[in-house]
Amino acid sequence: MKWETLKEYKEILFTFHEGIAKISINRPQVHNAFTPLTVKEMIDAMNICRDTEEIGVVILTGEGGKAFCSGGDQSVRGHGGYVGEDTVPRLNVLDLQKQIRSIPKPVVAMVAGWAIGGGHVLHVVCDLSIAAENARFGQTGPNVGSFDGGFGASYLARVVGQKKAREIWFLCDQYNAQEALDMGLVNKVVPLEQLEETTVAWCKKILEKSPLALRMLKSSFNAELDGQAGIQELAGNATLLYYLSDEAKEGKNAFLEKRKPDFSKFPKFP
Ligand code: 1HA
Repeated sequence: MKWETLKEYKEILFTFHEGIAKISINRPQVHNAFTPLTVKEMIDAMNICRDTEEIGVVILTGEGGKAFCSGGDQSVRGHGGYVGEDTVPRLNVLDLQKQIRSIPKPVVAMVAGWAIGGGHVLHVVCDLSIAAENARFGQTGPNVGSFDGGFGASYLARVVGQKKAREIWFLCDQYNAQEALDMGLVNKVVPLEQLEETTVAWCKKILEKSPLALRMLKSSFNAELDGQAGIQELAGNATLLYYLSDEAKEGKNAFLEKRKPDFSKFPKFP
């Protein structure tokens, strides 16, 4: 597969192939643990994915075949967060999680090797997860002095159920790909050498579908769980659709033409 570089970064790779963008953490020496800079770069790439019309689906992954992501880089964990060059302690992965959920395009986690800690939460918040047979999943927070009580707990519980989610966090065990499939944590398991071609095949299938229908569905799934923020997303899409209508355009045109709007010609559906 030929991936074309979209933008150069220090800690991630950002590439494109036939409607699919791939954001890949490029720190295999630490199992793709993230620093504030890694996350900042992922947020920037994700913004580009949102704004670029040619991109219909986003793949999130890690380089090297041994890890998707091992969570926050513990060597830069400081007093109150993870510390980058600007010396400010940050938990900016929480912003990235929200962005993965709110980008109006499907995001697919392509997981080889470790998806652990904050790295596990990243795959959990993706719309779909495809795992290689060597994938290993788990949370480590209570072992290393951390926890993610946001999507990492509540959304995980929606995905695998309350009992299983509590087991995952309270015991900090690691689960293989088949166990993850059995508990509904991933959508499919394939041999490592077929991981990318399978993920791309799923993405291509998605790309054949109506982008507006996918957008509405994603925000509908979110709305049920995300409270007012979820309703805002779904309602924003309703506004987008309304703006496309002649009825809404009549309101804007009347204002600009300094006349009374005439909405009488528009149907009042039962
Ligand atoms: O919980 C949060 C947050 C919650 C709320 C808000 C924001 C949050 C942000 C982040 C997080 C977290 O991510 S907390 C959880 C952090 N991650 C972990 O606790 C996982 C740490 N890693 C491991 O447990 C293991 O490395 C492993 C089970 C994934 C793999 O074990 P393995 O195969 O034995 O490899 P290992 O030798 O441990 O790792 C290879 C190299 O990668 C080691 O470096 P080396 O000795 O070769 O110099 C290892 O230190 C490094 N490494 C792995 N994971 C991390 C790491 N270095 C820094 N940070 C890591 N997370």
